[in-house]
Amino acid sequence: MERYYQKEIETADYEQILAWQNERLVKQVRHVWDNVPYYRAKMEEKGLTPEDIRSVDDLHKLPFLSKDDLRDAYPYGLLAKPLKDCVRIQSTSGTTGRRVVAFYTQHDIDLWEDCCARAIVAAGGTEEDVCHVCYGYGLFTGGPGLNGGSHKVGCLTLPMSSGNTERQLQFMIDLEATILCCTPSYAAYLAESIHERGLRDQIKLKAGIFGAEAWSEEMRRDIQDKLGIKAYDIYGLTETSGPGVSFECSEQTGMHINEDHFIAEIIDPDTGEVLPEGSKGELVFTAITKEAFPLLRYRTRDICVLSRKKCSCGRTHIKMSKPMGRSDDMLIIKGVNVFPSQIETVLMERGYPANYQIVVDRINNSDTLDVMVEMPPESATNNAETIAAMEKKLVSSLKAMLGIYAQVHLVEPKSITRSEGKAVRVIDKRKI
Ligand code: DLL
Repeated sequence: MERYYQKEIETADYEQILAWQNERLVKQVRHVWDNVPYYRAKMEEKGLTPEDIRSVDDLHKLPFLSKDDLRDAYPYGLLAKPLKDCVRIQSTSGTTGRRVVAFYTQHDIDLWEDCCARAIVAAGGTEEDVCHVCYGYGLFTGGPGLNGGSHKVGCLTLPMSSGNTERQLQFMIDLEATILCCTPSYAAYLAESIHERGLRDQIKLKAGIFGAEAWSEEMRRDIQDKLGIKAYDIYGLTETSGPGVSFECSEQTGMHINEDHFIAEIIDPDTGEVLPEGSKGELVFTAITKEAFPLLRYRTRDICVLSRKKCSCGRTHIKMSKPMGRSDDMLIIKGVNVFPSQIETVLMERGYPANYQIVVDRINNSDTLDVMVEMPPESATNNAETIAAMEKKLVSSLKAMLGIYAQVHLVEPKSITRSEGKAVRVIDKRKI
């Protein structure tokens, strides 16, 4: 029998969902107008006052908010509560300007953890379970979000964070973990390590909750087969609290968006026009219950499709497909958000020319990042040892900037093909 964390909410009929959304949207617009001068100015620019927004039908009138707004308003410009009422920040990796810093009141954290708890229960979690969380803890939202959700469900929570595979496997076996939460690539890596060490019989996992990056149905099958589990997708972004904006149920055909907290729209990324249900376009969220950082019509840049088709799990909230790509140039490598401009900044700062190429691949279910960069002409005659030392320096600068390892290849001057049009800076070979 299907179990829910908050049954009445998760299975509410559409009229009820709409009633919540209408009421909360009106309240949220008023809250933002009263407390966020930045947003008020944006509304005024469009000739809007809170009275113009009476229901979800009026949502389209509101201006969009984008990552650029977050940059302009960094760090406190979008804050809607006094700092004394905020208890936490979470953040993405990245340089200033690209980095997102989100604020939470205790109430925000509570609702966020409810969303994650819904995802855990949808994956079969109960208080009998041992939930092994190896998303990163710290500024990244993955660890704290699933950790909080796991507490709410009453699971025994293993706050493992990422890395140290031997220790992960030891705890997984000794404490008989039943639910695994991590990025799909790390799940695939753990599955492979378990397979190689012949530990499959000692693993008690039954479910996995994997997200933060794109993963294919093939990858799902592979992880499910290797670990003998059911693998569930989970989606979210730092701007909207973190994981748990949407999550998969037993049907595994898309993720239910927690519509009592988020209103979802699909827009044409070029024109901003709102598209009808079933169209492919950019996902836009309005957070209607967040107090400290309540973004209205936030452009996620994720491309997907929404569907309100009846779901066999009994949940009524609208479903989104797996994200099919992005409408900007952000790459997600090993779950970390990477902008090509960050790599370019490092190269320029270190005196390299702007002739480089970034190659991303997925080998044995793990993302790889290679950066080919032309040597400055004066270095072309350097011996192999000096070149290796130069590469090593670049690797550590890139690691400091991106937070992940990039293999650097210094190549001969003028050896990277010049383009006649736009330079092809990024080659993404992953088939997702
Ligand atoms: O990745 C939050 C998260 C943590 C989600 C743990 C799920 C699990 P950010 O680092 O801000 O937040 O990255 C957000 O990651 O706009 C998507 O492009 C991508 N993304 C997140 N979940 C999925 C997913 C976290 N299930 C960005 N499938 C988003 C594909 C995903 N892409």
